[in-house]
Amino acid sequence: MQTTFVMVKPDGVQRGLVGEIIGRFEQKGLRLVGLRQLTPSLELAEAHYEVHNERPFYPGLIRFITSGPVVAMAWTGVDAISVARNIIGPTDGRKAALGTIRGDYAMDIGHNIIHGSDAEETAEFELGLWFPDGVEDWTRLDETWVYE
Ligand code: D4T
Repeated sequence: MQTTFVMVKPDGVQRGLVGEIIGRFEQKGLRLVGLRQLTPSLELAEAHYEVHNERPFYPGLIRFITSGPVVAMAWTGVDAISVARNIIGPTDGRKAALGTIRGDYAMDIGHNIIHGSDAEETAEFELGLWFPDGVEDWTRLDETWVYE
């Protein structure tokens, strides 16, 4: 089992996509173990996107992510990191396949609705950053039917 960090960005919240997005992860069989809405502080946004701090799009990215509420989530499942990335689709919404969240709802690279951790180390780092008190430990009753 892995746990991954997923965040509905300010554009996804403003466009009323939170319920739809949670539904997609839930229906796939992932288990919701963390959920909070907040407007990220500058410190939090800078820590989250530290890896990009030399990139030309970084200042705009920080402005965007601190511009309003986001919905931070933690999802658990077998290979949850890659499963979540597949549900989300590639960065550029115009190139993302229909059926993925970005493919269905995004037209841009910056305003691309949602974030998902890209590796085990980043998931661990991001979960610690956004859920400093840890996540919920529980078992979904239907997991005996989701997995063989
Ligand atoms: P995130 O991290 O938001 O899930 O996106 P990706 O993992 O798909 O993409 P990324 O790390 O390459 O980019 C992080 C974040 O920066 C925005 N961005 C990216 C941007 O505004 N302009 C750009 O040219 C790129 C490459 C979008 C996502």
